[in-house]
Amino acid sequence: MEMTMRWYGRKYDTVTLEQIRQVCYVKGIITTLYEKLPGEIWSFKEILSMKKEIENAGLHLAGIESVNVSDAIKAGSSNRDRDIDAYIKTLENLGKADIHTVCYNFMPVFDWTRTELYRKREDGSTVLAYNQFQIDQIGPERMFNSIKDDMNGTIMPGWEPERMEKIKELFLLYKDIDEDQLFSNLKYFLDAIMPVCDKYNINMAIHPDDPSWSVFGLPRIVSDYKKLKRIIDMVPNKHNGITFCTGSYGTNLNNDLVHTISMLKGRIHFAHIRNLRFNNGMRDFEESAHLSSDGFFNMYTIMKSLHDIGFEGPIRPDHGRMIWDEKAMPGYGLYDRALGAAYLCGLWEAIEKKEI
Ligand SMILES: [Mn+2]
Repeated sequence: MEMTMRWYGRKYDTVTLEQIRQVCYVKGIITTLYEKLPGEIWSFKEILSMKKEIENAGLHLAGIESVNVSDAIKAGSSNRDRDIDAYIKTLENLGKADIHTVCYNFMPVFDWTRTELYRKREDGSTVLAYNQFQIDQIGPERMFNSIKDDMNGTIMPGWEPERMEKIKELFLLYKDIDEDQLFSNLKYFLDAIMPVCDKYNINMAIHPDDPSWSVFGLPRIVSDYKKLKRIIDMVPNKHNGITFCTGSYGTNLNNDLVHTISMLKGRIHFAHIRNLRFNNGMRDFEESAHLSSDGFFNMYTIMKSLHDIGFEGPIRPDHGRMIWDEKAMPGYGLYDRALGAAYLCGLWEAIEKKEI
């Protein structure tokens, strides 16, 4: 595995590549061209300059998160082929630049949902949190406004203002789309992009829905093992794979993380590792420290099962708490993600050395 950290680019991120380099445990960067809208082509030149910047800082561009899939593709609208063509051109340019891991999601309207970006914990740190009761009380527009006011001057991925201005239109677009239709739209997209993925050895890694149940009545198809298996089986190509995100997939306590990892051997191309603490039942959770004892997940068994399936892709510590008065995009401060990376590397080293 390669330990990585997500980075949004010099213009948007409060954390610098030079700081990430000094984390030492982290050798790879997961990034994106943040300003690109879904459906836009990423030029080879733009990709190369992004890559050079990372390499000049002594780091390795380990993968893209994300090349966003347009709503036309997700909803299967009449103009989806145009967006799929643009996606294929982007993949081609990424392949030519020797980039082989691409994360994406297929969630209608919202990339992820939280009700709080700064829930204060007993020790004074703050974390992102979700409470279903609150979601049930507010509509999507009110949720968007409260998240927007809470972003600390940053722009959260998936919550870009231009996109959210169209929220009513987006809900209309998905009005008649059920899970089966969404699966079939995903298959259509994957069938179209697999040839370019084969040509350039690009691993597509779909991100689980976050949280792993339907929010605001929207369909969800990347939320439990049966659905993951359906995705894997409907396009039987190793380049059609999964981003195994413990903090998203694990929101549903019925999902067995370790079992799922072992069943998806060869098809997990990227891993996001974080821990969750559940309060008052499963539909109120917060993003805890990575340490097993601070949350619900057994990080040792998760890392061990990734190790045992021969996982060689990038891992990132995913979100962290906000600690030591850091001001950063919620979930994406340097300090706690660095602690998370160190902890996960420690587990991995112990697992590897035990095998010898
Ligand atoms: Mn994730």
